[in-house]
Amino acid sequence: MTTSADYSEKIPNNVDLHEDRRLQRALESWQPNFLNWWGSMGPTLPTQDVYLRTAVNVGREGWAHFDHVPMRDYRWGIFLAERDRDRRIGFGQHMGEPPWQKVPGEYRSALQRLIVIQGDTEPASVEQQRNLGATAPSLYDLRNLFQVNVEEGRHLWAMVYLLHAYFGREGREEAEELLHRNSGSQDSPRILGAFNEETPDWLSFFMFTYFTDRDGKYQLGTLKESAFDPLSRTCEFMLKEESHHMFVGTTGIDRIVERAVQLMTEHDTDEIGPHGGIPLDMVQKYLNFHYSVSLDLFGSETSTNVANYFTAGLKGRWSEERRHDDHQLTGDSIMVDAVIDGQITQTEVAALVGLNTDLRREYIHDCQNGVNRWNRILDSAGLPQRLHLPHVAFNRKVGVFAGIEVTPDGEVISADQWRQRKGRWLPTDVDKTHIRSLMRPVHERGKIAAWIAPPRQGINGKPFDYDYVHLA
Ligand code: BYC
Repeated sequence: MTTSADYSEKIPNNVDLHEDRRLQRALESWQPNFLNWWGSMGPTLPTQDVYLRTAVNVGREGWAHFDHVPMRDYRWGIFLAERDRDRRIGFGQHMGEPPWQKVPGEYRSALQRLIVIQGDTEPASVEQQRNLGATAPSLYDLRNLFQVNVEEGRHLWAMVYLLHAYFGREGREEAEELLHRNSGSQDSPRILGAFNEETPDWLSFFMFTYFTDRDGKYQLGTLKESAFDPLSRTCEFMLKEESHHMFVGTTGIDRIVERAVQLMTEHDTDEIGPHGGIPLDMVQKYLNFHYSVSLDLFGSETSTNVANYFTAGLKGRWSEERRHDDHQLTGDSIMVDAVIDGQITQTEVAALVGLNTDLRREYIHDCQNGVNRWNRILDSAGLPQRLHLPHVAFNRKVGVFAGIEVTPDGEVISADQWRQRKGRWLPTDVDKTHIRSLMRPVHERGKIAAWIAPPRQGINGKPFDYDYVHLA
C-alpha cells in the first residue's frame, strides 16, 4: 500500500487494486452503476465545473488537492489510512491481539451489517440534498454543498470497496442494493430514519450537516476502533473529510444567527421574517427537529447488538484509548434513560448493553458546543434570546422514548396535547413554506442571499467572491 493515490487508474486508490484483478474487475463493473446513480439521483443543478477538494494522499501533510473539476469527472477513489503494524486490538475479548486483515467467519454477518448500514447513509444524504443547488445562497455555499456531496459519494465507494474485497458474492449484492434503495422511497427506503427525511432548504441542510453528519463522526469514530483493520483504516480517513461537513453546518448556522442579529438590531424586532431574515424561533424549531431525529440514529438505550459488537471487537467506544477502565466492561454498569409507569427516569444496566447510550451522551455533549457558540453570537450583540437543545426524550421514534410524548423541556404530555402543541416546537407546513420562499438562488459571484451573513473566510485561502462554481 502507498500513501498516495494512483490517478492514472480507472479507480484511483492506494490499496494496490491492480494487484487483484478480480476485485478490480468487480469494482469496475460497479463503477458505471454508481455513475448512473450519480447522474439520476445526484445534484440536479447543471454546472461546468466546481472548485473541489480531491483526496490525493492519506498522509498528514497535503492530503488534498484543490481545483476546478467538472463534477462528472470527479475522481472518486479508495483510500485507507496507513497501516500501523504495531496496532493492537484495543477492547473486547480479543484485546491485545493483532487486528484482523481478513474477516473472521464468526463475525462475518455482523460486520457486513455494520458496513451496509454505514454505507447506506452516504448515498442517502446525496439524494436528500440533490435539489439544493437550485436555491444556493451564494457560489461559496454552492461549492460547499457539492464538496459534501462528492465526498459522501466517495464514502459510499469506501464501504463498497470493503463489501467487494472482503464479503464475496453477498458483499457484491449488498453493494448493488446500496444504489437501489433511495431516500424517502415507499418501496425501498434507506435503512435509518433520518436518511428518509427531506432536506428541502438550506436551513435544513446546515442543521443536517451540524447534527446528522455529527452522528457520522461518532459512528465512524467507533468503527475506527474496529479489530477489522481495513474498516478501521477506512473510517480513519473518512473522518478527516467529515470534519469539513460539520464545519459547513456549524458556520452555516453561525451565519444565519449573525444575520438574524443584524436584522433584529436594525429593525428592533424579533419578527425579522418580513425583512428577509430567518427568525430565531424558526432556527430553534429546525434545531429541535434535526437534533431529535439524529438522536434516534444511535439506536435503543440498551442493545444486545452493541454489547456483542463490543465484546467481539467490531465496534469500540468513542476515544476508546482514552478511557481509564479495562476495555472489557464485563463487570461494569451504566445508568441509562428509561420510562417507568409513563415517567422519565434512569435505570442501571450492564455497561455493555448500554453502549448506545454511552455514545449518544458523547454526541449530546458535542452538540451542546455548537449551541453555546451560537448563543455567544446572541450574547455579544446584547440580545437576551438563547437557543437550546431540546430534552433527550423530545420527538423520539427509536428507543424507550418512542412510546411517550415529551415537550422540549422534558415534560411528559398526552398524545392529544402533543398533537395540539407540536407546531410550536417543530416546523409546520406553513413554516417550511415560508423558509422555502426565502430560498431564492444567488448564483452571482460575490453576492449573498439576505437571510445569511457571508463567511469570514473563503475556501483554501480564496476570497468569498472567488468563482467557486461555473454554472452550465
Ligand atoms: N431508524 O438494537 P438497536 C453517517 C433499528 S451517519 C431505523 O438499538 P443497534 C452520515 C436497528 O437497526 C452514521 N431503524 O440497534 C451522516 C435494529 O434493527 P434490527 C451511520 C433503526 O444495532 C450524514 C433495531 O432498530 N452509521 O455516517 O444497537 C451524512 C433495534 O435497534 C434506527 C452507523 O449508524 C433508526 N434511526 O444500533 C452521511 C454505524 N436505529 O436489527 C453519512 C453502523 C436503530 O432489529 N450502525 N434501528 O432489524 C450501527 O452501529 C447500529 O446498527 C445502529 C443501531 C447504531 C444504527
